[in-house]
Amino acid sequence: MEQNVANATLSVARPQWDRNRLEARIVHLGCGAFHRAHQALYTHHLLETTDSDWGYCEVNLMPGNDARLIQALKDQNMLYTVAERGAGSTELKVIGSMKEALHPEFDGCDGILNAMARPETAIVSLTVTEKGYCIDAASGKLDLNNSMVQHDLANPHQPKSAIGYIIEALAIRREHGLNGFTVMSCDNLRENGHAARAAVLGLAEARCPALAAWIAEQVTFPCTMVDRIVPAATDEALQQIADQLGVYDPCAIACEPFRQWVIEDNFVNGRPDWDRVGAQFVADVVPFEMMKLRMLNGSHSFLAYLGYLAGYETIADTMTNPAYRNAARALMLNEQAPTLSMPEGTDLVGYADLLIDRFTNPSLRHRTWQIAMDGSQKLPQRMLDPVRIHLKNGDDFRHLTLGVAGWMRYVSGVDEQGNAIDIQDPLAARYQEIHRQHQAPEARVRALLDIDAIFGQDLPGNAQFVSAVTAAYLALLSNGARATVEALG
Ligand code: NAI
Ligand code: CS2
Repeated sequence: MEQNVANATLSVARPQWDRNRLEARIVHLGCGAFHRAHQALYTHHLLETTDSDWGYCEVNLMPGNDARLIQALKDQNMLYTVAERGAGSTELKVIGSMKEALHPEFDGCDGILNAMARPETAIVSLTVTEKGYCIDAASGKLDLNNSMVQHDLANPHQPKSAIGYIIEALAIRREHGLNGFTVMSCDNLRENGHAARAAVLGLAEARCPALAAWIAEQVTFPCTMVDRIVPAATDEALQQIADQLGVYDPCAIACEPFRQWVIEDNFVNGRPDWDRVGAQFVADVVPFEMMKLRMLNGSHSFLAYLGYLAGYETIADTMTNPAYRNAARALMLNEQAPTLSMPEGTDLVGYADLLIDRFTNPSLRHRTWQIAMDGSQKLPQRMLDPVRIHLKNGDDFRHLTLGVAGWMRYVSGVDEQGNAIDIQDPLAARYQEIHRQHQAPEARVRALLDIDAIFGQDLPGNAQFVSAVTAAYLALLSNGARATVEALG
């Protein structure tokens, strides 16, 4: 028999509790890097320390590697390894919270819908990336022109999008006289629960208003703030884990030791007591989400675009340059923190210092290129919402301006050495077209600002913003990213 994490001799213990007690009461859509190192790990710790029976049915909807991962989980009895890597040491954990794993390629669309429509399914959670919600990032509304949305409206019983699956599963539950479930987004969207609600109700409304009304009554959409830096697995990272674990685990994932999860306590069908293993249930998550999206993710994107352009491969590499380190901290404290309304006693300086420390962790190797992906989906909540606040208040926001200009320079598709950049973004073709059509830098900036799914209707018409971004873009072209960040002082 082939050796795998389920049957080989390992350097760490497999789960000690009886895994037969697991009930797949949570269907998770998007079994990617993050979910394996975050929600599935919290749930594992709960199983380990209490008599909880909450387990996962994992679902991936995308082809290729995401399908292979589901097959590999099936092959190794749903066990896999998480490597928590600090600056000096690594802790391995074999995670046992998954009960089953499904993919349309192996289980069919119906297999997945059946799992979601089972009476015992109480929660459907999601980490399907920002673009998985098919919403217009600037307005937060469902994008009815999205090709997945159009497919799902034409083929409601054979959906392709995560939102389409949720609606069809809820339609089946309604038909069978069952109740709804909780839809819990764990993606980095502003007010992610409200975004999930807007997407689900938007599509349901377009399909059948009576179903939409039933969903509005039967389903809750708690917001969550989720945090743990989990870079995509590389061959090198998997090999390092194999060397320490004693067997190769294709589903293994490395992450930082830090983790945080703040959840709005709004579940219609019960929930695991994740607060017993470090999560926090609160009445209002939004301030924590905003803090994390602006201070952590905003500075991550800043470092990603300007770091990549300067030739830094990872976030930790950018942090070796004191100018980048200072710029990230100044962005967090001078331009993001003042836009937040936090509960009394929140220590934003301490939070910024912790983030700088986390970004410096040299063993993570989180690629600037990875964070630079999907900028069209990330910029609005990470940088542009705060820009709007500064424009209104008349405050300085030069780091944010440079971050936006850095994104513009990055999506030109050619780096400072003249090499092609592999742009991964749903709007990549549009960027290419803009750069083909417009040679003059000012015209390129203008054309990018005219993408209203990113910048809305207001920002392109704001002369102060347009001239600040144009000046920063020109500085990047003349002096390069490194010198421009160093000149921030
Ligand atoms: P990943 O690339 O490893 O996984 C992405 C998952 O989303 C895969 O399961 C894929 O099948 C699914 N997916 C992608 N596009 C989809 C679509 N259009 N429809 C349905 N499913 C789709 O990425 P990772 O690292 O797991 O991150 C996923 C999301 O989790 C991020 O976009 C972010 O919102 C959130 N997150 C990630 C953190 C990290 O450090 N990796 C930390 C905090 C949140
Ligand atoms: C990153 C995030 O890839 C990105 O865009 O900024 O995934 C970041 O690592 C997490 O949000 C940390 O919790």
